[in-house]
Amino acid sequence: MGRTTHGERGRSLYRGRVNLAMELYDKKVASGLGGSVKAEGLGDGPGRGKSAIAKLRLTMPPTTLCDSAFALWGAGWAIDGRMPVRYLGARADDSGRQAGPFSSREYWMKTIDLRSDTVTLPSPQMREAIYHAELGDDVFGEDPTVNRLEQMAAERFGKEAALLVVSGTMGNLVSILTHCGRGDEIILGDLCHSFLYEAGGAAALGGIHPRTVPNQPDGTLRVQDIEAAIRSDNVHFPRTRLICLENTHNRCGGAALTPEYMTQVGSLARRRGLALHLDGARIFHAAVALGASVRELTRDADSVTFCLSKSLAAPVGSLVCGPRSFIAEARRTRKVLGGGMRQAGIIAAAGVVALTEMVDRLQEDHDNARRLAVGIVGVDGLSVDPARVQTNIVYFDLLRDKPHAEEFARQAARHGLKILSVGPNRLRAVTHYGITADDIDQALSILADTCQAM
Ligand code: TLP
Repeated sequence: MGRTTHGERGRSLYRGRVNLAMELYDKKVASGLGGSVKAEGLGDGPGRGKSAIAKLRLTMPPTTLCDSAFALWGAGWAIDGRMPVRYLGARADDSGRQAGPFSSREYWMKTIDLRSDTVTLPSPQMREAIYHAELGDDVFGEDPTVNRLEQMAAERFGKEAALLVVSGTMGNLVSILTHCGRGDEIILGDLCHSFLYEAGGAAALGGIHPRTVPNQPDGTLRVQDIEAAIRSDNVHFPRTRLICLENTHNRCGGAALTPEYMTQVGSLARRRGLALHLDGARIFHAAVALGASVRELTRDADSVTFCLSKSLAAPVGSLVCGPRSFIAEARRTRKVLGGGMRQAGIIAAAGVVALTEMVDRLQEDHDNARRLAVGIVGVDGLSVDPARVQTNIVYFDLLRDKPHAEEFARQAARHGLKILSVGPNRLRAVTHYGITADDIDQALSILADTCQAM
């Protein structure tokens, strides 16, 4: 019997009552320990399409649970999420007949991972596409799958050309290094990803000077702030070359910047002879939230990076889109950074599936994020503003005097929910492919229990 990974749920062939005797036995054990057992019926099992499991959940006061941990373990129980769970299973042989129970060690444990939408695993269609990908040497421009993906991306974004890079970080860096020379200055938000989380790459590798202006809570930079930060021609000053925006804005709660705002900043950039780069790691989320096309959202940007590996669920890859001459130069910059890849069609194949099949499902992630935020409002000890949740990112706060977020995240993880601590009392949860409304409900009850326990 093989082990399974998340997202690889097999279809059960065997549908029937499993191990009634064992279930009754477990009920007896539980009541002997002062608790009760609820059977949750059959679910998909870990046996690659040939198995079924019944799930028993045990409810007991936490103290009793702790005292009874050994007894439970001895009786074959495991902890799934926050609940003691015992999976009673049956394997089916090829004819679908029951072939015997699972051993008690073959249980399947699910952790709800909301740390980021980067944790998604590729869809079955992606794995299939990777397997069948036509390949060539992309540094010679001969990988047909990469060429196809780059062409698709350029068309979708209404730009002349596109370039596949390994990550969003590399996409932003390649773009900034291609727009700017040493000693040039870029204007960017003080909460943007390129400034906070890209290891100062533009400064470290390109000698490029960052000039931050305050990000507003809606992810924008005030146009007058940008204008005031543009340098005049003076021998003392660095030369302003580039304005960078981010859509959706990660640290501003996944806020979506509108096409109208993009046009305002684009006009300013053109008027002052500057370029505009957009970090559109989650641009498709913005498009879905606003009911706009990615073309509309990026037409004012000279270059845009977007990621295949966030909620679009591809395992690796981002694209930079822009004018043909810019992308030709960006290709050279990518090579300088060691980012020229050979049979990169392996990556691009999943990217093609991401673009064709994964965009339309993003509304589900937004709905789940909203469900989470609305649920958090009802959790004692937590605070959130659901009105600020426009896409798939939820920031919320612990109502504590002393810093607690790291410990809270640790405790929640022990109960089966992974979230990120991003400040003394601030946490982040991100919804994505593979997370269901039921998972959100389970996450909410783990959050409530963790609050109560701390
Ligand atoms: N963001 C990651 C972490 O680095 C914080 C996350 O979990 O959200 N731009 C934006 C707006 C991003 O959020 C990220 C990733 C990137 C760029 C970088 O993408 P990668 O991780 O592919 O280099």
